[in-house]
Amino acid sequence: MHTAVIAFGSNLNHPEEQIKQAAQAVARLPEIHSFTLSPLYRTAPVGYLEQDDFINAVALIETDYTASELLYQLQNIEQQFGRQRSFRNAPRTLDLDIIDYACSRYDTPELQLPHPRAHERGFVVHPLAQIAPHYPIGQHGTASELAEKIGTDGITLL
Ligand code: PH2
Ligand code: MG
Ligand code: MG
Repeated sequence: MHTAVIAFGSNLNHPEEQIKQAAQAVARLPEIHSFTLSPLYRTAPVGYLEQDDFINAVALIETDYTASELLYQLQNIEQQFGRQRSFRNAPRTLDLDIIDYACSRYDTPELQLPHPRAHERGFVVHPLAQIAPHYPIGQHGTASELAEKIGTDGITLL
């Protein structure tokens, strides 16, 4: 059994509902045995700015999936939720990103772990700090250290 962190994001078609429904879909996957969802946050868009605010959350899980099996399952759920891939950082009904898997490093074209940008994203580290403050993001520090460093600009607890 392995611990992993998954980030949830949505800014299209009733984002709050998308995240709640997606959390249920992930929690119900057969090889996910424990699932803890953070509070939901409203966050200003990062990267491509001409789009609506996001709803973000993270989940801490225990799973018997390998990292690549987990990625496959999450991409399948993104598809079920009508995810369209247009351009990088485009608005989306649902984005499910693996942030960390068993504190392991992965470097394949499909999956880099820990997520290469997670440590600088308030919309990931703030929710994670609420449920697992001591969780490390690679060598960058723990969720609560990173949350404090980044600050709460553009990040509101729902
Ligand atoms: N996801 C991105 C790019 N920018 N900004 C916010 N606030 N929330 C996101 O989930 C997000 C983003 C790429 O996946
Ligand atoms: Mg993403
Ligand atoms: Mg993604």
